[in-house]
Amino acid sequence: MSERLEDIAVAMVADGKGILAADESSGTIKKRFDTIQVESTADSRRDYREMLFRADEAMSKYISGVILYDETLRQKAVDGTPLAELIKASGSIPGIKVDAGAKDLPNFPGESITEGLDGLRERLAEYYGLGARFAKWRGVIAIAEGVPTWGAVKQNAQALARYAALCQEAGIVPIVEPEVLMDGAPADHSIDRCAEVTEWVLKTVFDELYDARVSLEGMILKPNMIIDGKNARKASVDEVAEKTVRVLKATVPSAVPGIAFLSGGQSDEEATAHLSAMNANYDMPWKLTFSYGRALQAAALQAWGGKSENVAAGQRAFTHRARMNSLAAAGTWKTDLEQAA
Ligand code: 5MM
Repeated sequence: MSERLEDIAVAMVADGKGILAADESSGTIKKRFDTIQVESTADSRRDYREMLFRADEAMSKYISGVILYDETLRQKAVDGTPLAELIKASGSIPGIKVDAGAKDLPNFPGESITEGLDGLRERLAEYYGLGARFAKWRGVIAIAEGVPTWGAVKQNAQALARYAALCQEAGIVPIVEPEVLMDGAPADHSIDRCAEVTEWVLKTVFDELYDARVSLEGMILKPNMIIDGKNARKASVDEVAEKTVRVLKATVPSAVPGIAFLSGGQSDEEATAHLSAMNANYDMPWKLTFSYGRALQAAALQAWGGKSENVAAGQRAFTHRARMNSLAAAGTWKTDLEQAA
């Protein structure tokens, strides 16, 4: 495969394909495993992820790249094959989460800053050697009364821009993920407040990317959709699609090859329906696809339940969601396909 940033970015949003976010940090994967009463150990995490990466149909037809956590990039499958090699063998690209998580931002109560810039140049060089060709950094923006503030938005955008510049220097495509939360506290904000905040955040992020001389052709944006807070009324699929496309058109330059959404706590089917409605009804200058964590994995995790005899069932559940989202990336998903399955 070509090693040019632009070519990697285009491959990450190839027709009918999207990204599997499997980069849960140790704390997050423990929470997920708690829901199926499975102890989170290096081996159980390896078994779970090996199950996903060996789901041949999903990986070869619907998944362009997989975001890994540091531990996973270094892990080997039971037969000794590095997990990153399994991903490559399926025709998909290994990627790596390089941020060190969101921490409290001093002087800004209720807001966070994502850490991990120190030593990033050296870590990126190592990750490149381990096979990663793209990376991910997530800035987290909450909505509450008086929040977000300009100070927090600006500092998170600056960190995303410096991360992106360092990635490109290392030959790695940055996924730039500024997530405006739908499920922070109190999560009762309206869809229009989400639109207003997301527009502000994305505009600030692209200003900072420009100032940091980041090549827009060699990056992927991973935003939230424009959606009501988790505890507010639920807008229709068409309204989410219309408002999301409007905000993206107002803020994302057409030089960016692709936008791959996070699911952010939407149900599996909501995340699929929203993506499909956008692709079915709007002309856009960039590819629009998925980079889902929970919305691709939740059903597979339940079907697996930590038992080796359930690996095939887990893979079927994952393949089904990957196929539904592949159809959504083409704008051809229909709700009756879910029922048929
Ligand atoms: C897989 O979850 C990632 C976050 O992990 P940590 O919180 O443990 O660092 C997350 O960044 C994810 O990649 C995106 O938010 C998309 O995941 P969802 O579940 O929102 O689609």
